[in-house]
Amino acid sequence: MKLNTILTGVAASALMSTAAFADVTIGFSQVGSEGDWRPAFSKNMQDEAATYGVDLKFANAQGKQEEQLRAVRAFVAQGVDAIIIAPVVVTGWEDVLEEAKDAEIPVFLVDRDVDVEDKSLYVSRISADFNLEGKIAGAWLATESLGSCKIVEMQGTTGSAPAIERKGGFEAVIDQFPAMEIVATQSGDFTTEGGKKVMEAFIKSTNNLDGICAAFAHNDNMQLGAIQAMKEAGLKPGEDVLMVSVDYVPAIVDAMNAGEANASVELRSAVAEFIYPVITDYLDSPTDLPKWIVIPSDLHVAN
Ligand code: GZL
Repeated sequence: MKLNTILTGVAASALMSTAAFADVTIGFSQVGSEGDWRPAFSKNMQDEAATYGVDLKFANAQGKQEEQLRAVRAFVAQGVDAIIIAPVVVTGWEDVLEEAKDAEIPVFLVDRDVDVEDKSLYVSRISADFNLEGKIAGAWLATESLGSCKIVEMQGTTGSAPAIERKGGFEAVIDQFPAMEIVATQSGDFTTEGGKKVMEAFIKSTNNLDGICAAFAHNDNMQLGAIQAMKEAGLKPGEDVLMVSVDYVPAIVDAMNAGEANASVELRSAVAEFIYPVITDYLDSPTDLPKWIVIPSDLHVAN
């Protein structure tokens, strides 16, 4: 089943243009290199930059916000033409965004989000709809479990937009079913090791997942770690417990084909084709853009 999403913002594809070939320098402050999805996203952005005439200055923060703030300040000092930020968490961005604005350097958010009062601090956010991803995962599970399911949840990085929004969307759906309940939830920080540790704890606290119908992981890497932990405990992920997560990275496809995972909501990693045209067109002739340009997500389920 391929469930195309109902976009809550302006669909990125609607804004894709035959981008003006630019000759610009853009600073990109990336979260880090956790998991499988993030490196694929980074590679796509780096590989595609020249196609759009972009000289990309790439800074990997290794998951540390202070490194992101340092990188953005360095981009401002260099006088780049634009700055891209994938913000690791939603808080703590006002000051550095003000500094970029004072330097008249436009900032674009990609992937994640910031929680700022003054939305003029950035031009636009180009990303998937994480809340919808959570809703899609919840709707799939409600259907599969006939509305009755005790769930363990592996959350993403605490304070990050995908963790906040995926949880919110998932709960918005399962809360409509009295017999669906998250009975244990903990952050695995979007890593395979983190997911494995959290699932080991759940296995201990629920007497080997006794009565647990499903595991919802905010990303595939944590789900892959959970699969490892469940198999080591003699459990059968994908059979004894329904396994639903987000990203749809190649390794989860392998797990789905092996019958160890059941569903994953795709988060596109090849998104340079959405991001660069928006920025180069804006630099070519600044216009008011929607504050959020949404990249669609699709549900994929194991056959
Ligand atoms: C969501 C992105 C998340 C991915 C994880 O857009 O920020 O971060 O779902 C990654 O795989 O760690």
